[in-house]
Amino acid sequence: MHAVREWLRDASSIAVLTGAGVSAESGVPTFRGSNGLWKQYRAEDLATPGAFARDPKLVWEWYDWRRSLIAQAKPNPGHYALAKAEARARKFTLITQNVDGLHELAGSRKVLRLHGSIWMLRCLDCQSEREDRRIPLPEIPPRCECGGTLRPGVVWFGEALPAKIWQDAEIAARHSDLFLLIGTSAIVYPAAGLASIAKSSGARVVEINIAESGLSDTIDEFLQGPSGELLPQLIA
Ligand code: BJW
Ligand code: ZN
Repeated sequence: MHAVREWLRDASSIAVLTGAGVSAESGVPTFRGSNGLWKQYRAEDLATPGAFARDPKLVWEWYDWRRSLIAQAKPNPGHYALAKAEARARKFTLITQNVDGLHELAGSRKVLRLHGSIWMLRCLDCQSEREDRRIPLPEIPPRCECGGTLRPGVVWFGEALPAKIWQDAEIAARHSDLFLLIGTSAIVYPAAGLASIAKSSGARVVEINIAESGLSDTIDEFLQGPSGELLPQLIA
């Protein structure tokens, strides 16, 4: 903990990758682990274009349920600590896999959302995008004015990440001298690969998680515990 505090203070460029674990203490369920199931489905069963094509109603019910939980959620001390770290740092890039928008609500300014936003809807026919925060949605699946079916504006398995956002994330990881990997199982690529990109470019990599992840062997320092407690201690 002490060493990491010094690394944070001395770093000239910090990149952070967050996952569902940073929002767990805000009451947003993670994808994997004990509370990672909705009904009997895993994220891999629902977060795919194929699942949506087969049963858009089922997939939308999952998103509608998550949207209602996220709408009630507030940023936790971990989100606020990261916003504070950004304000203090020379160079700081927050990269998130989360679609909940809690980093922005906590005051983080530069957020690269790799997997989109749960509040954006996109038409399968005309491709137009809009923000829609209504809960519950009046109709499931929701429809575009053009008559097409709307889908959540997120990135599913097998889909490419938004190109410019991914490019910026890769550059931030490559140029960072300190990389924080927080609250992610680090099994979903290409996001998880950012830690290796940072490491092979010479950055120190620090992981914060309640449990070891797939990448814990490769990092410089593992801080075990809830990010809502550890981050405020690191960024006091
Ligand atoms: C705490 C805590 C507390 C709990 N404090 N910690 C090999 C290489 C490259 C790719 C692949 C590959 N093999 C397979 C692939 C493809 C695939 C993939 O990675 N699959 C793996 C499962 C193997 N990847 C893709 O398909 C990606 N696209 C792609 O590769 O495109 C290629 C392409 C190029 C060009 C054209 C076309 C295609 C896309 C991946 C999209 C992932 N989407 C989802 C859904 C987003 C929308 C939504 O939210 O509904 O993203 S799936 C889901 O997993 C979501 C998350 O962002 C993502 C990661 O999950 P995360 O955040 O790590 O959550 P958990 O639950 O897994 O972990 C929580 C962690 O928190 C745990 O470690 C806990 O211990 C911890 N924790 N409480 C701190 N209080
Ligand atoms: Zn449309």
